[in-house]
Amino acid sequence: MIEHITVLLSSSGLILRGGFDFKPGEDAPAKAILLVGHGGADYWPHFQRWRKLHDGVADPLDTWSRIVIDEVADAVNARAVYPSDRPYLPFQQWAMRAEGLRPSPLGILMHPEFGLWHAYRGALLFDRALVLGEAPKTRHLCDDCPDKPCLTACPVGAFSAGGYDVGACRLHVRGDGVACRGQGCLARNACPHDAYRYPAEVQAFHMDAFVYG
Ligand code: B12
Ligand code: SF4
Ligand code: SF4
Repeated sequence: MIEHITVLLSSSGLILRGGFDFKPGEDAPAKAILLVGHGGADYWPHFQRWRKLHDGVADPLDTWSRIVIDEVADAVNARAVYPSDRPYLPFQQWAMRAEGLRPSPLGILMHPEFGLWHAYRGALLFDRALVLGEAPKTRHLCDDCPDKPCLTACPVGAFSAGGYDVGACRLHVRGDGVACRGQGCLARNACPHDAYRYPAEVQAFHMDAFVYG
């Protein structure tokens, strides 16, 4: 089944991002879960092709993700849920369990291959166990990064020991923050693990959705 899902997703540039069986007795939405997302921006050309044919659709990336992932869910007798579903589902906690990841100082999970350049577009919930085995043990790259340039790159100091100041960030991006608007978050871009960095156009799209969405 994993190979079948991988093939179904491949025509959209999305990939499986691990999964796990929930523990018996755990307060869980299903018996098992598989996460769907991307490392780097391979989904972008597929999404753009769809978008050109569906001009003016609200929340285009969410809408496209729902179309792609709902179809996969139907094919494998699963139920799809999404990061934007309300109330918010704990996608990052699931991802930590599925892929053995830990958060960077920015709140974004650090991936051993993709760095900060990855995200989740949905999850497939199963009412049967999948027996997937343990999440891989991975090195947390932030542990080997003494200077932590991500924490000093934001022009308005939005990231601090106190957490992420969303208000200060939004104010800057809507106002003087031409670089953040055009090329993406300077703090995220300061991380040296950048082999999968999203192109500026992709970062600008997400930034726009974040500040005006
Ligand atoms: C609300 C939200 C936000 C709010 C955060 C408000 C706040 N301070 O809490 C805002 C709008 C600010 C935000 C911004 C961003 N977000 Co956001 N966000 C979410 C969302 C929809 C819900 C989070 C939540 O409350 N979950 C419910 C709790 C119960 O689940 P949880 O797993 O325990 O949640 C953890 C996170 O909330 C995390 N957290 C807390 N504060 C922050 C702040 C940031 C910046 C991040 C990334 C995480 C984070 O800690 C929680 C405990 O583990 C999630 C999707 C989801 N359903 O989880 C995406 C999500 C966390 N966001 C994500 C991302 C990438 C971003 C951005 C970096 C990029 C973007 N969207 O353009 C921006 C940051 C802006 C920037 N400077 O670039 C990704 C993270 C992926 C990853 N690789 O880890 C997620 C998972 C969405 C996705 N599709 O993959 N986000
Ligand atoms: S700059 Fe260093 S601490 Fe910050 S996210 Fe990248 S590896 Fe982690
Ligand atoms: S988007 Fe710009 S203002 Fe917001 S946290 Fe990143 S660097 Fe700071």
